[in-house]
Amino acid sequence: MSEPLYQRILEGDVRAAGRLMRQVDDQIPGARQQLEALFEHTGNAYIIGFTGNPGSGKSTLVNAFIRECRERGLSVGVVAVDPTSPFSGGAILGDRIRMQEHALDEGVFIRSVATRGNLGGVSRSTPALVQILDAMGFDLIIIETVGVGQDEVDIARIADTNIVVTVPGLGDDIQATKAGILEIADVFVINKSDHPGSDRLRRELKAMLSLAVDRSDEDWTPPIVHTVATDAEGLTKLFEKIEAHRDWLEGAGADDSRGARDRRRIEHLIRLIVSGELDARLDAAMAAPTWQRHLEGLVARRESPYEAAEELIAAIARKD
Ligand SMILES: Nc1nc2c(ncn2[C@@H]2O[C@H](COP(=O)(O)OP(=O)(O)OP(=O)(O)O)[C@@H](O)[C@H]2O)c(=O)[nH]1
Ligand SMILES: [Mg+2]
Repeated sequence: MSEPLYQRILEGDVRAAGRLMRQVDDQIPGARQQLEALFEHTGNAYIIGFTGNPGSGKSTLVNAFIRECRERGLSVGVVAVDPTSPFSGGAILGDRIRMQEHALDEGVFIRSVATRGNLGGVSRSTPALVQILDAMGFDLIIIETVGVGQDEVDIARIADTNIVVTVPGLGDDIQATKAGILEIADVFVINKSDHPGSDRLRRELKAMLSLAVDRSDEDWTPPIVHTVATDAEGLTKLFEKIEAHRDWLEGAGADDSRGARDRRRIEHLIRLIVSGELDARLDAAMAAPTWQRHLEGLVARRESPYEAAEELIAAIARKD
């Protein structure tokens, strides 16, 4: 018998980590025990989310940010979520290219996941991937994701510090006004600040932040950082703002402390596990012959949908 995967992962075997990550992606049942065994070794990494529109420069920025972290002696694990079309696969290749300068660095581990058009699936597997990186002992874990509705909110539940990446020149339809983004941003980045309009975007973001009426003096006010990711400009400033936010979280009151974020993260994880399990059981229950007979009765309007639903719920609870 060879050593179990989790053991090898704890010993720093990156190939074992890659294998477990693939098992998670493919939803191999055995992955669960491995994750379970890793759980007690998690909770140490600091988690940073980079969210922003497609093409805003997130991967380029993350690449430059990794360099900044490495210079400070910090190890970094990355989960890059790419809403790739099922036909291209291009974004993953793009990430590899943009971050490949770190390919031989032991202190860096980059994992790209394609969403195959299914963002829900990714928000489901991302916590597990983060857990693996956390157990591997990385100081920082970065999650790169395109902000698409519910997904960005889900990712925000995982990260300690959320960076929202904006770019100038998108006109009045300012990205940050998208629902939810204001609430999740701990730091705003105006990337591509070499393009015209970055000062204007800064003013717009500031104006928006000042409109948040329920913000009190003790609350964290998201700073705005200008970057040019392609020239690694603004990265030191960005690092310092993240550090400042981390310090604030560590000293902050009950609702926003790092401990509170960890509790939220775990709660979210449990929610995902439960809803995933329930979905699977519901699928199984609806594929069963008994349910198919019910369906006939429902189609003929002889049965009540609510009673049928109750019966399904009972079947799911029995796990049959
Ligand atoms: N001029 C300029 N171009 C940039 C800057 N940052 C990134 N880019 C370019 O913008 C393009 C998109 O960069 P990516 O890093 O792939 O952007 P992304 O947000 O990761 O894109 P997706 O993952 O596809 O959503 C690339 O051609 C980069 O070279 C910048 O600060 N200034
Ligand atoms: Mg990218």
